[in-house]
Amino acid sequence: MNTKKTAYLLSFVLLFGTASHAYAAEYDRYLVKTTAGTWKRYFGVRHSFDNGFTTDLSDFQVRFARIFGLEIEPVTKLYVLPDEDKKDVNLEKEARPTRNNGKIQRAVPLDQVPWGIEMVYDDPFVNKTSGGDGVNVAVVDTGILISHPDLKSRIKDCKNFSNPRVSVVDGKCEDKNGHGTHVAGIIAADGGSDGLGIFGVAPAANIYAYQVCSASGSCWADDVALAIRTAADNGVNIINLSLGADAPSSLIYDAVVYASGKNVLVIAAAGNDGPYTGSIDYPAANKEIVGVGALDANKAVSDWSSRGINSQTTAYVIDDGDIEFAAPGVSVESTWNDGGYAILSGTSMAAPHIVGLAAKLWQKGALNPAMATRDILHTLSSDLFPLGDDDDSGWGIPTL
Ligand SMILES: [Ca+2]
Ligand SMILES: [Ca+2]
Ligand SMILES: [Ca+2]
Ligand SMILES: [Ca+2]
Repeated sequence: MNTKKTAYLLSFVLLFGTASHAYAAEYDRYLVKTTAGTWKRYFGVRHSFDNGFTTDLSDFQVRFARIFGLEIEPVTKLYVLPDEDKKDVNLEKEARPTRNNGKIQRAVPLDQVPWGIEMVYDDPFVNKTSGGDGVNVAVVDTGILISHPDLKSRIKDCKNFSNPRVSVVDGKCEDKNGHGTHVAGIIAADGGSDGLGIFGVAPAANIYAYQVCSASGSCWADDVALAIRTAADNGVNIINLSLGADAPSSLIYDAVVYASGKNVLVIAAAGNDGPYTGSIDYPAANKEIVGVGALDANKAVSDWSSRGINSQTTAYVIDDGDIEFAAPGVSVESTWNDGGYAILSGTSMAAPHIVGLAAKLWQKGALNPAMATRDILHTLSSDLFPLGDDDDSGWGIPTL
């Protein structure tokens, strides 16, 4: 096709595309598999990747671009993974900061060292946690309340990858949902400078607050993929993904392979779609990623915790579709985006317990620290019923 004809057709796309918006402003996100500058200029670039770029397109624009032989694939939408049904009930127990003579009084948690932290420490009497010094952890989520008294000393970086107009906004990661703040607290809450707050598993770890999900908890795979790549480039050691979808995303998978190549350990929530075999979400189902199911305080795997296919793959070998661990995920108290605390359930809460442990046990000196740390987590696991590497909990629960 000659240049003149291309230019004519492209202006037609633009004109017609613009006119049609008034009738059907239905835009979805796509990966356009070309690196040609012409297409980038006409469609506008959200994020650039090696094999193309993402952008929001109408049905008409997609059909038209395909006439030019462009390969276009939809970008997967993922969701954060608390148990939505239980969220409102649990939020009633929330502790909020109060105002006293115009002065804001900090909220205090129901329990400074919640049951899940005690469980992974294998110590019911632990009154203060420790560890994670110098280990960098990215919470790729709804953002974080970086001024929370128990988190503010932990935050090392804050970026928004989900802004509709700009690829990445540095210094912005406001959490309008609460989920990301909750996840971050489980990993690294340090009790605050007054020591009255809550403690996470590894309270000396550094947190990178990478916002990729909206206030309602939906997250586009291209935003997630760029956050993973940016984390790997910025010296992050461990990435927490408390989000998932039923379908895989090539963008996220490629980003995880990229991060793994830089010795980054990626740990994800298994999903809340149990109790059926193989209900595990992506990206947890990928073997490169550690997939984590949810336990209650009696070490029973929750009904809604997604299951793997461990019984159909080689035992104690990580395969696609396997659950790797189970960790505390039912009625978990942690930091909230109003400066207080909330109790939430979900595999979203289980994954950060393993991330915190990985930060505490990080094998800095190893040739491949991510692989060595993953091995240690396997070694430290106690088997849970049923016997052996099973669909519900894989290796079981790793504890100190
Ligand atoms: Ca306690
Ligand atoms: Ca996996
Ligand atoms: Ca296996
Ligand atoms: Ca077992």
